[in-house]
Amino acid sequence: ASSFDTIVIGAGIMGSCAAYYLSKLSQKTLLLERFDLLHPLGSSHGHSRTTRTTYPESFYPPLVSLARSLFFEAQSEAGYTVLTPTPHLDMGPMSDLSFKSCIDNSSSTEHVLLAKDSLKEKFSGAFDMPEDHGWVALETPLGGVLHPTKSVAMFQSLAARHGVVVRDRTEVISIKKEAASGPVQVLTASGEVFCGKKVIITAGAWTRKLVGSVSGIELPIEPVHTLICYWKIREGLEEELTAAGGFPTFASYGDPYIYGTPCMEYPNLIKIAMHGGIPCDPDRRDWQVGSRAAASANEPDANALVGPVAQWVSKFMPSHIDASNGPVMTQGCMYSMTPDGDFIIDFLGGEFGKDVVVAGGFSGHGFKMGPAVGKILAELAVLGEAEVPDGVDMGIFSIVRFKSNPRGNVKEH
Ligand code: PYC
Repeated sequence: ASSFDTIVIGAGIMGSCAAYYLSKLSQKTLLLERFDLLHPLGSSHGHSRTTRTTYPESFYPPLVSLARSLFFEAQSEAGYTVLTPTPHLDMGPMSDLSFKSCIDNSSSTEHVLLAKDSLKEKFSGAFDMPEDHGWVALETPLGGVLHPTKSVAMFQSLAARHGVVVRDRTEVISIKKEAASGPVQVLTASGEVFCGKKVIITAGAWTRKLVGSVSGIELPIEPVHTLICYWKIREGLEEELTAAGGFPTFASYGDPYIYGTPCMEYPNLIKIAMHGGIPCDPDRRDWQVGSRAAASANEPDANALVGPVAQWVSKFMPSHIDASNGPVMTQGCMYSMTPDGDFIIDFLGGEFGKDVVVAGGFSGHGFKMGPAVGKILAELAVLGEAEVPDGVDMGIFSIVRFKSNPRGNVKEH
């Protein structure tokens, strides 16, 4: 069997970043991917992801800030761009506790609160908030568009440049330890065995299945199929919605929570979609779920991932987008939801003790923190503990939190 200091299972953003930071710690590292590198079946593909430092929780912004500087550092090592800075805009009614909490958490950093008319004026009339229920907008400077497939490719090629062995089309079917003080053995579907002093599992939507099958530990991670939608911008108004023209990444609080990125990857189209999706088995996806015309009144959820977005677009951006013909393009993506929406980053424990680290359940908001999580994972594996920014307590991401409260403290979204 080939031997490594650390084996990383899963080459999405978290695993690829972990491999890169392991290489910086001089670890002989193997990065394994079950499918093709950069495949579109998980949560790390596509052309845009939002980054923002506004959060209802106080412990995510320090991780986003760390990740932001790590994205900039890595892109200057690579020599190309994966993060396009923009402002970020959150809109919501003051009665929404999560939104209110975002405003409170932003109070000590640069921010502007905009009422309906000032918001219209600021962004060329593109956003039209409701008159009622005390809607306001919070504008902050540290938004931006991350380019996901390109980011993952960047961390993989930087890792390879630093000596990491990268293997795709390699499915892991078993992880075991023959002796308490011995290495972790990783067995693949083709019968190969790799030995690692440490193993990091970052298998995204497959994390619950993989961890369950190798350890019997049932992590409460629910894979969910979500949909990214691209909408046509009315002719002549495209420039106003571009990142280059100062348009922000944005989110609208409430049910549903809607988010969008400026016009970038496709000229004339803008990405606007809803947070959340439909639970699924990641190995048996229905690629049309939530985005088909209902065949009968018995199918109220048929269009559940598009209909609410079209309604939002018609209400909030009618001057710039005609949503009546639906999105021009859609793309499936996976979320891995935990009951409380917070990540799992922890040692697996049991027979594996501190030799296996698991990271999953990024609940649809982890990509922007990828390099921070990857650096933490590398340090946990190699040093047994990680340096984390002030305000972050790793206990928040522990597995044990679900033992005392298996449903977690379910948040509004
Ligand atoms: O965390 O900003 C976010 C986000 C947008 C879409 C999914 N997650």
